[in-house]
Amino acid sequence: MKITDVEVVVTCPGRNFVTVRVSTDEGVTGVGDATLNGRELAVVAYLREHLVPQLVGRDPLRTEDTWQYLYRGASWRRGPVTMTAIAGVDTALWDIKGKVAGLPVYQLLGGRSREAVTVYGHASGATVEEAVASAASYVDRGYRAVRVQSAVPGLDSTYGIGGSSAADARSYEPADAALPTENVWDTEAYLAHAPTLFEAVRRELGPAPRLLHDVHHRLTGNEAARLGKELEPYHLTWMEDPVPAELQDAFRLIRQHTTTPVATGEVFSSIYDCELLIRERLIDYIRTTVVHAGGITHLRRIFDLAALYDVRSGSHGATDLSPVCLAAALHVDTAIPNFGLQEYMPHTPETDAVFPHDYWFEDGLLHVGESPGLGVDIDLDEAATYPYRPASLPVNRLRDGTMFHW
Ligand code: CS2
Ligand code: MG
Repeated sequence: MKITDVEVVVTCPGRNFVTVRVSTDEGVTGVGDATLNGRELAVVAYLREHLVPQLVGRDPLRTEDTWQYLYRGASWRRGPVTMTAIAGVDTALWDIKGKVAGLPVYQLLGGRSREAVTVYGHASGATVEEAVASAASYVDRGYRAVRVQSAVPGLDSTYGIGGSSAADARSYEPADAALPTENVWDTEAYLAHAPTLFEAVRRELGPAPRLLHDVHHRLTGNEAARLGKELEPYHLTWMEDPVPAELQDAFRLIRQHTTTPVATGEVFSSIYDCELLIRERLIDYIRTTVVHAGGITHLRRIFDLAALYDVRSGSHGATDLSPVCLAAALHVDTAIPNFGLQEYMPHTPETDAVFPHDYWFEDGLLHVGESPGLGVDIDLDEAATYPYRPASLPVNRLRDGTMFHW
């Protein structure tokens, strides 16, 4: 069996997505997500200029050798662009492998370890009251876990704050502007506010729902230790990205001061980014993904390492990861022994029309389909109706204008 063509498809049904589509001489095709939010065209160039020429003619079933060839064959390794490009190819090859075997990919990863995948939804509000009502609406819809974010009094904009309706909830998604919009951040205002949010949510929802919060890389180790301690009475499932992920020693400081569980890793692109955090049990959940951590081949290595240290998966799943990534994630989530949670932000109907799939959501759970391969595809005609649109993630400045983490 040979690879005959590798297409890199860019489409923008409300937001940009990059999809790798591999064709073979036996008529079997496979797809992989290669979307890197705000840096999509960098991945497209890496694929089209550097990887595609190396793929045509290769055996698509040689997923391991192809992964090693694309990784070890590059002197300049790792990083989000490289590993997202490799991920798109790897995922497409796993799709082909499943189709050739006549099996859903989870069967090739060890079979079912669970009947369905527990997800968490995104509750948010411009006020604490709105955020509480939003969280309650997710619980009413059957979600067992809810991430809760609210605006910070005195700040015009804060990460993760959408409207109160499900449709609006995506409105906090990166502004669709070629140049970044500028937000203002105030750490002290945030630290004073966050505990009041969870005091109100717990008072309303009681002890049962699993609550999560995304700090979004904005604190120092000491500030994160303080926040973790102040959130302990509310028993969060996780405090996410408490510090910028590159400050790995800060996780030791957090661990010394608080039992609030920690999750990180959505920006990690390889096992080397998280090996220390896992080995020293500095985190409770690792959030690496199929699309940004080198595909299924590499992600399963990360989760296997994590399993040795009782660290569970908690893969990122915002709407800037396409349905192709989500479908692949569900196959991995269904099979691994140390699954924790899967982030789930429903895509828009326009996006779902571009990426038909067989997974489905019901009662707080996502169910992987039984189709051979990944159970997802790209409708090329539909995709062609949505041309690329330049878009950037926002940037953050402190009140005095100092550039800060977004
Ligand atoms: C966030 C993401 O969902 C999350 O946990 O951190 O929305 C993140 O901001 C975007 O995916 C960045 O592209
Ligand atoms: Mg996050």
